[in-house]
Amino acid sequence: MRVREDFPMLESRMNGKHLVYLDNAATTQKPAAVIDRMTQFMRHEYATIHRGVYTFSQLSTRECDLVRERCRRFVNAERASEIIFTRGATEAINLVAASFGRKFLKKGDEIIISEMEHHSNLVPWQALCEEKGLLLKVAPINDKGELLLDEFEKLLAARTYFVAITHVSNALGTINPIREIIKMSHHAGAAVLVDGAQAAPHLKVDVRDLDCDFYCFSGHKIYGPTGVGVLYGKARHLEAMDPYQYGGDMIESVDFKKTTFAKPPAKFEAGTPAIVEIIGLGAAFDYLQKIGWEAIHAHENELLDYATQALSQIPGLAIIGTAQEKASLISFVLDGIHPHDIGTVLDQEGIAIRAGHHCTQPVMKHFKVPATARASFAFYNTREEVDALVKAIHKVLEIFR
Ligand code: C6P
Repeated sequence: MRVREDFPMLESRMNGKHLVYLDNAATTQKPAAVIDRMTQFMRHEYATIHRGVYTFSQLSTRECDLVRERCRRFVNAERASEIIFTRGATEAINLVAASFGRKFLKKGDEIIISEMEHHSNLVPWQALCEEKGLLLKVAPINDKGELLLDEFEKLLAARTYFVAITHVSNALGTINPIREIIKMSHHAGAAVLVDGAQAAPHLKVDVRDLDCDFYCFSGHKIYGPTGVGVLYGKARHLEAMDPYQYGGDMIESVDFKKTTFAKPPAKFEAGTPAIVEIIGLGAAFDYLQKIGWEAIHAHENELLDYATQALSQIPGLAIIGTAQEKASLISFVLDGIHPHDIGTVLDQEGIAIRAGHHCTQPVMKHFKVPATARASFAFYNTREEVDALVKAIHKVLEIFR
């Protein structure tokens, strides 16, 4: 794909070498279309939203509203008011735990998560369970890193009212059979939140087809800026939920005796939002639409196959996460070599990967490793970059063996 020139950062050098950026699951690089749109907006259009009667404020308000509508289309929600702008996936999950969880879950009720959750989709539920006397159940995975669907189904019980599950695992790459999970959960009477932080960059999300109750992702992982993310929620839930935070722009009327709240989405967006970042996110949606999901899938799947083949041939290398359905991400360990050492040598070769527990300590425990090295690919990565990764791993072996 001829997209590399769209990304100024990809021209960079790191430690004297051409940058090979393979940390896309942490955050993606930004196309000029996003950078330029934000700069243009700040230089020539910027003003606060919702509060001003003057022209620039009204124009900024309209631009942000248009992004909400673009986001509605991006996830195929029914209404733009089902789209809440948050700071990211983490805040979106905390919002649902605090607002939906606190209001509707009662002592003795159950929440199911999976063993492969990112801490952002584990700790908020654990804290809620401690606070309210709920039971947190964990659906197990097998040694390929696949969710055990039968075991998941067995966990669904009369008092299971909530399921919080990742669409794609950031540590393993596993794509969960999310439609089936949602169907089973609904059958048992549970509402479902899908953590789409690692899915939204790779898969076409269709919240109506999935029929999920909540879906969230972060702007910075889909080629947009940091500081903005999205929570989709079904209208009936958002209407029934209490606000997450209180302040300006989320009220209907305020009096010392009583305050009434605005309707969603404003009810959940207290304070001045990340205006510039929202504009940048809109440019990211446009950019992704221009590239097209078909082209993204074809390239990323091809790259994943190529990299899996190449890495599998390296002596002493074990891939952690070998699910049948995977997004373009490979976690691996090298016999006797700490992942941080791998990351450090690769850095000297100009290659950016992530080494660590990836905020998924239970996954590391399952596979009995302290950490993994993780190469994660975007549609702008190339076979040559995979070759550079393989060559650099051989260098690691030479140094540490
Ligand atoms: N994962 C990584 O894997 P925030 O930080 O709010 O943008 O996203 C949190 C988050 C939630 N769920 C999943 C599945 C994720 O992968 C992440 C972020 C990054 O490198 C950082 S740990």
